[in-house]
Amino acid sequence: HPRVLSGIQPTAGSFHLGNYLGAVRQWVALQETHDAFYMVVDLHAITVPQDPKELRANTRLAAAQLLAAGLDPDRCTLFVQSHVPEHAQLAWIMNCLTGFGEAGRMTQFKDKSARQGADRASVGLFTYPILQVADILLYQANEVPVGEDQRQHIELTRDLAERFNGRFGEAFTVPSAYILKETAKIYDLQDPSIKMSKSASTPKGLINLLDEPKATAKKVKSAVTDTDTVIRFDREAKPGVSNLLSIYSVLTGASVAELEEKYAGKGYGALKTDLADVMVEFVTPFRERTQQYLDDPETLDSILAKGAEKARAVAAETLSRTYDMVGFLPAK
Ligand code: AQP
Repeated sequence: HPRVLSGIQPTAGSFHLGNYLGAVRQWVALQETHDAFYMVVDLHAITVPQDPKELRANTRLAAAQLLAAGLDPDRCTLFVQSHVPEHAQLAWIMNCLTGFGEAGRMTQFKDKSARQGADRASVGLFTYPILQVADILLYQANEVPVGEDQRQHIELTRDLAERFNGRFGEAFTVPSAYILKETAKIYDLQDPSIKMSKSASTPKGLINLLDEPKATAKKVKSAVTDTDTVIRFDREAKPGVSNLLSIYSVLTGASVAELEEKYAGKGYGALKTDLADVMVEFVTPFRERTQQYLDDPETLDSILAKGAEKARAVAAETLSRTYDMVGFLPAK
């Protein structure tokens, strides 16, 4: 089976709709066809300040949500990044292969550091994409299911894999981004010119899956559309309506064309009311399942421990070969 690897940050507590539709939903599907490795990336989380207690709780919460979304520990390897020390170890080697200017071109760092104030951004935030390179290469992943915002980091991963392979010999599989067009980018409900995001969205524009279903319904109903009333998919001219149609389509399996036909001659109100119902139907059992996993932390931790053991077997093999190729003296 081809291999996939992906990760999600535990930072925000609840996953948002962009995380789910852009990434996690694909993870669930890919565990059926791929040898799948998925992780909660706590090392990435500390690139911005975290409260230790909250980080620990949010790490369990992220794992619970991944299981609630449909990851099955018998079909995939689910683990916590810090449980596999090889991530940080390979990242160091990758840091030393990356040009300073090359890292400086990463747009996500530019955006995030600008929001924090450039002086306050950590060096860890700067090298975040290089840790991501190590995450992916350790598992020899063929594909990396992510949202569009991660495309540049996957390109960097390909460049560094090829650079290492060229300099030291074939060590790494060169991976591809796995990005579905329909859900590549979910937009903010209040400002459909920006992506839905935990740090840039306003609370009304961000759908957190663990919020009260009623609050979620309200956010959908007050989503920004436009002044005309035609329900038609047109990303340029009608970004708000198009975003709602994409979300509706993937959550129900109805095509956008079917939805356009269904709502022909009806107003935005009808579309939003129905989508609010669809959302409530989706988040209500999701919240319940997440809570069930949280109520049994021992089971949760043992799933993660088994996952880490499986992940480490693969990661350790890659790292030891890499150390050897770089020229490190074996510790005998
Ligand atoms: N709006 C989005 N549309 C589609 N996919 C998205 N992803 C995030 N936002 C959208 C995808 O979710 C996965 C996990 O994201 P993450 O939590 O690891 O990191 P992130 O990209 O930092 O999430 P945010 O909310 O966008 O955080 P901030 O506001 O800090 O930038 C990734 O595959 C991502 O592509």
